[in-house]
Amino acid sequence: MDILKIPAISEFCRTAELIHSRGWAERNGGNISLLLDEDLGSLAPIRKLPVGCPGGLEGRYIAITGSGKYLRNVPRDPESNMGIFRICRDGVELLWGLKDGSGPSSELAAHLNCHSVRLNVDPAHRAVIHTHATNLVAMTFVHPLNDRDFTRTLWSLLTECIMFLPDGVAVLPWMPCGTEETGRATAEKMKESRIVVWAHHGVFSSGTSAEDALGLIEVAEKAAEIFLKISHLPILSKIDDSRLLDICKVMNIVPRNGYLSIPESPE
Ligand code: 2HA
Ligand code: ZN
Repeated sequence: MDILKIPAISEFCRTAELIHSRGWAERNGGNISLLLDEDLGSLAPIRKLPVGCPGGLEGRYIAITGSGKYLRNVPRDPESNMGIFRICRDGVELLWGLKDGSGPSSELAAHLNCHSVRLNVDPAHRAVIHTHATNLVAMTFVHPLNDRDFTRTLWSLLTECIMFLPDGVAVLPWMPCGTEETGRATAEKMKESRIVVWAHHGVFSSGTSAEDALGLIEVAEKAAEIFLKISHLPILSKIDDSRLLDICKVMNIVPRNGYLSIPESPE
């Protein structure tokens, strides 16, 4: 089987290039993973890594960036910079890639836990992306770090933000990266929200394709950029809750329960 011809590989390479071109992947920052639709049962395992397998993933195949690899190098040499693994109950088996003997991304636990949780919510889920989106990270230094306030600020700064992020943007306080605990905390937030900001670090996003997951980051990042441009200026006009409710009505969107103030109906 010619692995390079699998559509997910070009999706993976294009996404790595895009994230790098946005400036969100300094050095080896950021990582991507995609669940594959292909049956790769004919490939023999090259090596195995013991890790916990969250529910619903056993027997699935996953493409993920390698540990320490630079996203910018993925498109010109996928076989060195990413790997395809079979997910087993007690670990992941490398089937292709990571030619130099390196392991999967240090954020493997977060990727596996997020895939498991999102598949439960949406059977069409396939992609998890982690990037160091600059303005979202900057915002976490100057904005309260709770899901509702963070979301409300983003929604209020870009008309279409609520359309694409109706479940809101979740936020985790600063935690050490690359740990099981952070991975599980991220996935816990992903039960309700497809996108989770890691304070002072970056963002995790999920979707049915890499483009879908990246699109969510682009929307939140644009709103965060506007926040940083205007939050110190006198505000003369707003997208207030009643305008946000109008958008939801027109677009047939249900915003996250309790996030907007619903005006009291007249007696
Ligand atoms: O892959 O971004 O969080 C490097 C990182 C770790
Ligand atoms: Zn990171």
